[in-house]
Amino acid sequence: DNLCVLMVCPTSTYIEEELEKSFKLLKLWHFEDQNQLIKTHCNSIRAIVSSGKAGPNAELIESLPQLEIISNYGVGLDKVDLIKCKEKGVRVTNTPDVLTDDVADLAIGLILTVLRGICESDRYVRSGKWKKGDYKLTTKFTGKSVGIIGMGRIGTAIAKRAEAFSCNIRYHSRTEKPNLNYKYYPNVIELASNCQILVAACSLTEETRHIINREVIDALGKNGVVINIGRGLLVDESELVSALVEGRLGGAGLDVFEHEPQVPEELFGLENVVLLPHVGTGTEETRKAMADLVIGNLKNHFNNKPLLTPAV
Ligand code: 8YV
Repeated sequence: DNLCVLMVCPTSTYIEEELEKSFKLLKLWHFEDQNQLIKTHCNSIRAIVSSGKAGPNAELIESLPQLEIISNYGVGLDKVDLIKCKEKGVRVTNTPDVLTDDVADLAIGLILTVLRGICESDRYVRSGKWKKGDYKLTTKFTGKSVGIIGMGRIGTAIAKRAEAFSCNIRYHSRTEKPNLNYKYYPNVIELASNCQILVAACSLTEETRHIINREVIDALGKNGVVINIGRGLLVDESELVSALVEGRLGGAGLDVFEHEPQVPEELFGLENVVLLPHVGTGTEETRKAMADLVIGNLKNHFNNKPLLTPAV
């Protein structure tokens, strides 16, 4: 039996155990000489499992003539070369919908944590400072204007939650959505000028890379807050860091970074910044649902059944 699946980065032990029941599973990161591994198995690898951490580039896809499907553990496919997949007729699946609530919940959590200084307050209590002094006041969330970049599944879920906080919602996306009661801004700088909290909730593409740049940050201004639950590269990170260090931006709540797990150390000393290790989808419930889609898509493909969540 030569049905071989290549996992390009760690995903979950549950996925590994389940796949090992039906396939020969190669864990790329376990091998010192990865090129040799690919060479040895290039004619038997028929599927790849990838994630937001790592995915196959054009070269890898090109070097696997028997590759039929890429099953991605996550909704974002920026690490997978989709153009090459299309060219080669390789099918691609991801895990949308099941993770939407968690990512939107975390976006709201980050907003509240930054505005209300929750992490800072926690540090204040733990360090014993409460016994010595007064706590400084924070910023109200209810009623603020929230700008959302990307009004897809996740952006819509964030908007819905922010509505419950009586927020004024505005958004930017490639095109205006019909039947939506939020004000649309074709220009991101204008959106930033007209909101206090700017949330990056779009997928990472060539068009959205650094969509939050210096001009956008300056338009948001020194009372503005950037929230990023999408991808690190949506924000020009060095511009974000200088704006925060120089006090040109009010704060930031970040779940993703340009060079994960590397986080700019200039941010470590800033109290108005909340830093999370890419955990938007990181609940037991959601990761199980995502894993079942990764496994189910592969099984259906090899059993000639319809894919559960085809991406393209
Ligand atoms: C990761 C994500 O895939 O859904 C996405 O796009 O970024 C995450 O769910 C997950 O952390 C696994 O690495």
